[in-house]
Parts: sequence; structure tokens; C-alpha cells
Amino acid sequence: MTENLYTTLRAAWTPRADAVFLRLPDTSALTFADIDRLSAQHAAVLAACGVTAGDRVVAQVPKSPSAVALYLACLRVGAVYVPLNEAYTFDEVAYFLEDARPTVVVLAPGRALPPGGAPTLLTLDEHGRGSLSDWAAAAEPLAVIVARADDDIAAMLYTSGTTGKPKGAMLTTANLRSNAVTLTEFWGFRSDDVLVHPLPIFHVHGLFIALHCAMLSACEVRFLTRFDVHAVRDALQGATVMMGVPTFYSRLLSAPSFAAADCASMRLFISGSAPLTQLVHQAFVERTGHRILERYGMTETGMITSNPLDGERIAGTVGYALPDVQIRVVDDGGMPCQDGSVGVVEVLGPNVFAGYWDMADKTAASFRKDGWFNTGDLGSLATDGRLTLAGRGTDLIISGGLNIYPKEIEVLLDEIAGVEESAVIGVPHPDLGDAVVAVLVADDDFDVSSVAAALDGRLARFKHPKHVEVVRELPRNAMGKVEKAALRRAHEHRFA
Ligand code: MLC
Ligand code: AMP
Repeated sequence: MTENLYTTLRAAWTPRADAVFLRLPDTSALTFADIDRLSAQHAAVLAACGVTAGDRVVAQVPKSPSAVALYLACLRVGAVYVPLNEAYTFDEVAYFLEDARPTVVVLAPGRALPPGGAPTLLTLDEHGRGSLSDWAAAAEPLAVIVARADDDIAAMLYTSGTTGKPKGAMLTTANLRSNAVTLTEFWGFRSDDVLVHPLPIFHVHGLFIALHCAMLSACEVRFLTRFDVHAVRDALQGATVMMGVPTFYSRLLSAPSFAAADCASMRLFISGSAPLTQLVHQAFVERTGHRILERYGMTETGMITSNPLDGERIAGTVGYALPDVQIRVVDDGGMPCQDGSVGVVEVLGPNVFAGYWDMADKTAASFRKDGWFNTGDLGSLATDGRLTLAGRGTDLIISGGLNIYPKEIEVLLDEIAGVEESAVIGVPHPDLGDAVVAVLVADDDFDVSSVAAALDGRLARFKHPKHVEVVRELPRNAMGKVEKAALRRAHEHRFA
């Protein structure tokens, strides 16, 4: 197939071009026809900046309709869209720009461009010099939609690695299209659905999973700028579907008056990106009568498994492989695990990414010779094919649905004067699932408050330790390796 993903999306919504696509918190709205025109205007600006097919466009922008238009504009001109978490600091952004070598960088107003960043810097949702929004508003829409083959890269999303160095996961047109089509059908999306959308749009969850399902079914999206319990409860009135990370659901439950009446029109709550505890699942059933549908995925693969829409949704499991996706669980030797024992989850399907940008060795190390991708997640398969996850093979911390790799923090902690060595762990947290704790080997007179100052500006705030502990030495095994499991046990009740 050589159809641009934008063409696929637009063909799906065209019969309802005048229907509302994005409903904003101030109740104003953009129709599908509006977003079609706005994205064509943004595409005209990108083309005027010299962006051609295959060029990277990096965006670190607030969630807004123009950010959606910018993503769609990239599809239209065949550029590779590279969204960045808004929380990333100047230093972190500098790494992404050096690695991605974009033609255009779009930043939020007031953000500075690291040296050597890109030939063109634009800002979104502000007026004045370099304003993409002003420029687009005055631009003649670009009608041309560039032809793209299935294996052309449509987007690149950075994901951290065990070494702490983020890798750009290259997602093809076919990856995004196949997952979008499968999920829209699997979760029964219809044009009369109303999707509550409090997720950020710099990750696969909020950008691809949520928005592609809405565009393919031509349904309305209640487009909230961030997760806020009051705003979400308001948005649930008259809505039918919500997607979120587990923290969204535990926060809704923490409002004592949240109840079935809030969900009267809802048909489906979906959770993913981090484990949904059985406690939250059950409390949600008791309070609202809804069984949250848990699914499992990752940046490199989009969605892999899902609990069924109509069949039994079992808390603590992530369901079955999606219709066009295959999964297997293998042991250290790469042999399929027998009798439901725990091993590494591997995936094969049209959803699996093309590889890591400029990292052929890391790409090769992630795939088996027979083409299966190693997710790094541990899990077990029941005889009927239902998957239960059992943590990660690595020390990855998932906090509020965001991935944090300890190494990235440890290297900065080790540079602080007075710190001999450090170990960063994730420990259970009632709101975030896991919270970051740093254990430092330092002298008794070490000033713990110097840690925040040392990390400021170098590490996004969500990765900063929620607690810092100073110790005389770290627990080690016979090989001299730090025993993180022992540290996690020692701190498991810290936030209870
Ligand atoms: C914010 N903070 C966090 C945090 N989010 N700390 C740890 N973990 C997080 N996830 C910190 C900020 O740095 C700040 O700290 C303070 O909390 C308040 O910031 P905020 O912006 O007001 O926070 P809040 O709005 O409460 O955000 C929490 C959240 C948000 C859980 C609502 O993080 C969120 O929307 N998470 C969803 C992430 C997501 O979309 N993941 C999908 C990945 S895709 P300070 O110190 O500055 O005050 C994927 C694949 C798949 O995983 O399967 O879907
Ligand atoms: P990311 O790299 O941000 O795409 O995060 C993907 C990781 O999130 C996966 O490899 C899993 O470890 C985790 N994840 C996603 N969905 C779930 C889920 N439903 N339950 C447990 N972990 C999940």
C-alpha cells in the first residue's frame, strides 16, 4: 500500500467532515473540516521551511489543537514527527536535537533552542516573530498530500534504555495504520462515541491510540489540556469512552463523591501504560459498576494485547494478543515457556516498529533471528492465550505512566560533590504506582537538599527522586553488584 496515513484518516472522517472533532475546555470546538484546513496550512509552512519527505520535525509544545494540526501536517508532507515530553529540560532537548537532526523545531513560547538545534525554529500558539500559528493562519492551505509507502517512517518517539541513553523508535506508516484500524474495531468505536482525552499527546497513548481511534471512527474528543479530577468528572457527563493511565483511575476514586452517576453515559474505560492494580480495578467496579478494560503496549509496538470488549475482563491480566498481533513467552534460551511459567514477552506483527534511529546494534539486539521483538517485559501465558505481566527484566520505573530509567539519574547523582555512589529504585506509591527513590553513599554531613539543585535544569522534574536516603554502603551480592531488590524491599512502605 502506498497511501499516506493522513489520507486514510481523512477518508474515514470525510462523511462527517462537519461534525465536532476536538471539543475544548472552553466549549469551543473544531470540526474535522477545520482540522483538515488547519493541518493543510501548517503543512504549507513546513514546506516553505524546506521540509521534505523523511525530514524530522521535532515538537516540544503544549497540548492544543495546533499541536494536533502540526502532527497531521507532518503526515501530509511525509515528514517524521518527533514529539517530546514538555517536561524535558534544555539539556535533555539538546540530546534529542543532536540525535534527530531535525529540519524544523517547534517549541513552546519562551523556550530557547539549544546550540546547533535546527535550521528553523518556530513557536506554537503565540503571536509574533517565528510564530508557526501566525504564519499558518495566513498561509494558503497546501493541497498536496505526499505519497508514502507502508514502510516509510511517519513518526519517531524517544524511549529510554537500560544504558540511560534514549533511543528513537521509528514507527512506520503501516505500524500506525494497522494498530489504529485494529483498535478502532476491537474496542467498538463508533461515530456517536465521545472520547474523554486527558492524556498528554507526546506519547503513543494520547497521540496515536486515542486520536487515531477518534479520527477513524469520526467521533468527538473532549480534549482536556491535562488530567484534573474536576475537569474529567465534568467531561464524563454525556461521554462514552475514556483512555488513561492507572493514576487517572486512582485519582478519580480518591474523590469521595465520584460514583456511578458520573459515568451514566459511559460504555468503556480503558487503562494502560502501567499496571492497574486489582485493588483499583475492584474499587472502580464497586463505585461505578464499570470493569476497566486493561490493555498492554509500548512505544516500539503500539498496542499488543487487550482484555476483551465483550468477554471477561480479568483484573491483573492484560488480555489476549490483538487480532493481527502474535505474542509468545520465551525462556533465557529463547524457547517457549511451558505450563504458564514466566519468561520474556516477544511480539510479531504489523505493529512492530522498524528499529531504533541510528542504532543498528541496539535494533539487532532487540530482535530474534526469526523477526520477533523482545519487549523486555516478563509475563506468563495461560493455555487460552491470556497474558499476565510479571514486571520487567530491567530496573525500569513506571511513575504515573511515564518511564524512568535509573541509570539516567544515577550518572547525574554520581557527579554531585560528596556523593561516592548512588542507586536509584522505584518503590510502590499510592498515586504514581512507582515513585523514584535515590539511595546515596555519602558522608554524614552531606546536604540532601543539594540533590534537587544539582538535578535542576538537567533532568525533567518528574524524574527527580521523591525521596533521598543517605547510607554508609549499598547492599551488594557476591559478584559485587548492587542488590536493588534488597533496596526496594527496604523502602517498600515508604509511601504507604
Ligand atoms: C508529574 N510529576 C510527576 C509525574 N507527573 N512525578 C512523577 N511521575 C509522574 N508521572 C511531578 C511534576 O514534575 C511536578 O513536580 C508535580 O508532579 C506536579 O506536576 P503536574 O504536571 O501538575 O502533575 P500532574 O498533572 O498531577 O501529572 C501526573 C499525571 C501525568 C500522572 C497526570 O504524569 C500524566 O498525565 N501521566 C500520563 C503519562 C502518559 O501518557 N504515559 C503514556 C506513555 S505511552 P514538581 O517537583 O515540579 O512539583 C506508553 C505505552 C502504552 O507507556 O502502553 O501506553
Ligand atoms: P513505553 O516505553 O513508555 O512505551 O512503555 C512501555 C512499557 O509500559 C511496557 O514495556 C510495559 O512495561 C509497560 N506497560 C504498558 N502497558 C502496561 C500494562 N497494562 N500493565 C503493565 N505494564 C504496562
